[in-house]
Amino acid sequence: MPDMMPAPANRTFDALIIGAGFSGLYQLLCLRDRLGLNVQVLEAGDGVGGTWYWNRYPGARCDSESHSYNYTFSKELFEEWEWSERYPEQPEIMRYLNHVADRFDLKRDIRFGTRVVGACYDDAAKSWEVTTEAGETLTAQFLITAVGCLSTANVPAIPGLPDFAGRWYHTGQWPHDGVDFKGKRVGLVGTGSTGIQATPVIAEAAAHLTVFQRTPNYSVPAHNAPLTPEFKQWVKSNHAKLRGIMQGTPNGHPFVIEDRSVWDVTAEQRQAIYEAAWAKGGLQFRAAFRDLLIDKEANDTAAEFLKNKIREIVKDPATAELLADIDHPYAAKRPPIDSDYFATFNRPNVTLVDVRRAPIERITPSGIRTGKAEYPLDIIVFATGFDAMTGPLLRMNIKGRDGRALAEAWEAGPRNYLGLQVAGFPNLFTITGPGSPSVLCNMPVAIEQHVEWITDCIAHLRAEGLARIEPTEAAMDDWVTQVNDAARSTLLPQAHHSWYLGANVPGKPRVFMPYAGGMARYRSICDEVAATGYPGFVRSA
Ligand code: NA7
Repeated sequence: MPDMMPAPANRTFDALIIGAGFSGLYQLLCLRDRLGLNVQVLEAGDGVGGTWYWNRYPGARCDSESHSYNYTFSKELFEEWEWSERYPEQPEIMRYLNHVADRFDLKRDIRFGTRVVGACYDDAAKSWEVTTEAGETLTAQFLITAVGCLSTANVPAIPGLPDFAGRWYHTGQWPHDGVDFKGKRVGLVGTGSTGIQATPVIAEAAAHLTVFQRTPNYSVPAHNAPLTPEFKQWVKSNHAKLRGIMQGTPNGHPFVIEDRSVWDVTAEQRQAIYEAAWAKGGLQFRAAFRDLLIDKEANDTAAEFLKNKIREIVKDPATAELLADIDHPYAAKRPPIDSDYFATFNRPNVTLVDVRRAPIERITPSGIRTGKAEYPLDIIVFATGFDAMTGPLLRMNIKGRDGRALAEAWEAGPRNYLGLQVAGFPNLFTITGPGSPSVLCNMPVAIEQHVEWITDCIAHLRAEGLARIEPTEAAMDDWVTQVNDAARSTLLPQAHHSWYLGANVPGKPRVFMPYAGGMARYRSICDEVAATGYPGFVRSA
């Protein structure tokens, strides 16, 4: 009977957004509430949160300071939310994003549990056809990816993993009900930001923890602590000031990089400056001098200071040397911050294993075998990172005009204009895509800029009666050159094993992916493009 049939679900939208993390939520708000578009968000998880929905590993916490790890577009939202600690822990970030989603009534336009497995541009219809894992097809004029940069887990293809008799987990796909380490022999592979956060927490809970280290890493203490009522009040009273600082600095954080060179001060003064920066803790350490990321010898002074700290903290000299045997400039890889990471190696139940000199050969039913020994384990934790930046986009099987796959267009590495759009893929926008500052910036700052630029662009098209926008090949070529030049003017490409370069994923093209010219400069380039009639883009009716 017709009146008993469910109403047909709407399948045609002005815009589809993929992902309900920081980016997707704000993009939905902008397109729906500011432009009045008919929008739907497709989200694979069963809740909002994006990266933070999946990364529930022990110790998961943001390295950006909490008062900067939020949206700033709404003064009211900014003032009403209170973070509890200097760095927000994963559950608190989830509470924040749920608060935002509820406050702006966003969830009614999000389809949870909906994974996108294909997106194809229909040139005749001038629309995107998006396919979900359940086999549903949805169409929209605009397709916006809000899939994050670190959402495709990289589980290394180590032989024997399927035969492991214990349990194994990747930190980026952590079980929602947690993992019980009590009485277990745990192996942790990976010493990036994640492994460095998880190590002390797992060591507390497990019978024994073996950390398998391939590339030693610097780390600066986070000095996490509860926020005082005075600080919370100061934050609330300084929305405009903080927003101004974050939008004006190269990396989107709420601190300013000191305008002094390492060589402007004496060795004693430098030591005192590094000591003060160490005592303050966090990512601010990088801001002690303006030339740490552009002058290798300047960087060496910070590197030596940090290596000496490791030697001071870690009591066993051989373990200290293994941890301090770092082969890249400080902060050329993403610099971790920690809570007692190095001190954890003084615990009797923690062992460090060097898998650079004696690599992991195989996972056996009972543990991990390296070139030197076998380590019996009950649980293996892979803190082995992500197929970063391009991975989340390429796995969605996006096809542009004439069925050309994004994977083919990016075979030799990502090519786009402003990190936002790709020629041959009209009306596809990639929030914090490769070629934009993204991971080199405090993410909410990068996200707000991208979302607002995309919103203005779509508003402009509609005001002008235009239906389509895509960049020219020439504009992409020029932008790729600018991205490469920006990277080359820093020490960042010198960390040859960094995920910024795609080096952590076998077979991935080695291309420096994020734009290293700084967020403030990037913002002014994007603003200029919009203000001067979108040069480098083709707009059509
Ligand atoms: P990262 O920074 O990519 O770190 C992954 C770690 O895992 C790193 O130490 C890798 O060593 C190690 N790794 C990867 N594969 C292997 C194999 N096969 N064997 C041994 N060790 C391996 O990921 P994170 O999750 O820590 O951090 C990602 C970002 O999240 C972080 O930068 C912040 O922005 C937030 P390698 O260095 O490749 O030798």
